[in-house]
Amino acid sequence: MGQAAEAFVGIGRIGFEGPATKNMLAFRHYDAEALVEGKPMRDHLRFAVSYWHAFRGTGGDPFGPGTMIRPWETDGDSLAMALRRVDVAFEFLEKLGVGFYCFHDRDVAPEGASLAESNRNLDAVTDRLAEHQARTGIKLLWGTANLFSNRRYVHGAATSPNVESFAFAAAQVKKALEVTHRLGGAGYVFWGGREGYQCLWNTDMKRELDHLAAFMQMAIDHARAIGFTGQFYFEPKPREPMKHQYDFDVATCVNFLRTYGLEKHVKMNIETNHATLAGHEMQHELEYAGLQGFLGSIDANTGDTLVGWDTDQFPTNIYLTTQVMYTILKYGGLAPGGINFDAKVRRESFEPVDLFHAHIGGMDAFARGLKIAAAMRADGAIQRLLEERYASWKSPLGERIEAGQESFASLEKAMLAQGEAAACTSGRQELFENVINTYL
Ligand code: XUL
Ligand code: CO
Repeated sequence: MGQAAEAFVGIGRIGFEGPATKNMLAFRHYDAEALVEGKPMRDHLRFAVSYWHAFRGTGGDPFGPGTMIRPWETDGDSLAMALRRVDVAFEFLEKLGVGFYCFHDRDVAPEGASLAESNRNLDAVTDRLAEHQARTGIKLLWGTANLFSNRRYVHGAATSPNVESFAFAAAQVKKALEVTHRLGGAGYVFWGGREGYQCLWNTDMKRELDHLAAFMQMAIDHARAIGFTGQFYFEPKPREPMKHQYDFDVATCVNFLRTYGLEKHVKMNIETNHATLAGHEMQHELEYAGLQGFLGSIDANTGDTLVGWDTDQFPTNIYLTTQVMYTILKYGGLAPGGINFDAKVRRESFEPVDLFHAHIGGMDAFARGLKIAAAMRADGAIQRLLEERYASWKSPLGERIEAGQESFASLEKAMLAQGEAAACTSGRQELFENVINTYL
């Protein structure tokens, strides 16, 4: 691994300078070593950069081609370029000071003319990734396979009506798992890609769901066979590219996993913009996964309230990051998961330095959300208000119901004797919201 030419010229290691700094290439809130609830910020947040957006994103959209200026991109989709790109990626990761990255197999290495050639390309790039990981200590948060771009996956991969699409996808995931394992990846993600449908008339849904479960079981079996003990994740998304995706939201995914007996092996990787597309707030999805024991990892981004698709914008809203970090702290943290910026700079933000502004902003927004959430927890005002709201359940009647000691008959008897239920108290939503604003 020779000394590569610097790609991000004039940009050094991004440091913590505190809220008062005027330097926009510095952190105001993310201080990796600073302790929050007794743990360094770096270990709470476990930030990762998405290889696909940061290093393969072109800025292309349905109305025009890519706009990104990336001076190092001189060699298209060649293997030589893929290898040099790894050097650029690690320069970026090191300068930014993140501990992790995530990739799809086809982000890092070009697809060849045959599966064998694709695997050889991936092996060559994996060697380079491993060298840089060893040199820098930067780790792979999770790996995954791109089972949606190639034409063979036009009808889906694990849920394709074409059995050989399924078989090819299996071979691809086998290899992606082996590469993830080789790189010491902490996890492996299944995102549905084209696993869903456009038209129910031409779709055998039961069969497709059975196939998806069988596919995941084969992945789990192969992981065991090669000694990969990382966490598997299922990433919910309701639509796009398909009209209806089988991994619609957390509740749908949990039900799928339990139906097929996969729940011991797979947790959720929850993405903000996917939650909002499903008609949920991110906090709802996190809460539901947390209470079910499925909170795994998050894909940090945001949508746009005025745009109804997956815009994958960088998160900058402190209210959102506070909600996210409050719920994550409540459920004991994310590790071995982390916060992966599945986010892309806007088509109009085409200079390399914009990659830094985007990630710095996202990291600072999450660091600030973490500090605010920890302050809320230390103070306990929200928790006290919540307990007050449910105080009636601390009565002998409430305790007996929660202990399973009452029945419809016994409750009818009590209410007949009383004639009417005690009056409800105010929900105080505005008070709760005002209290939260006192921390922001
Ligand atoms: C697509 C998406 C994917 C997954 C990984 O919307 O979020 O990038 O995170 O395949
Ligand atoms: Co994602």
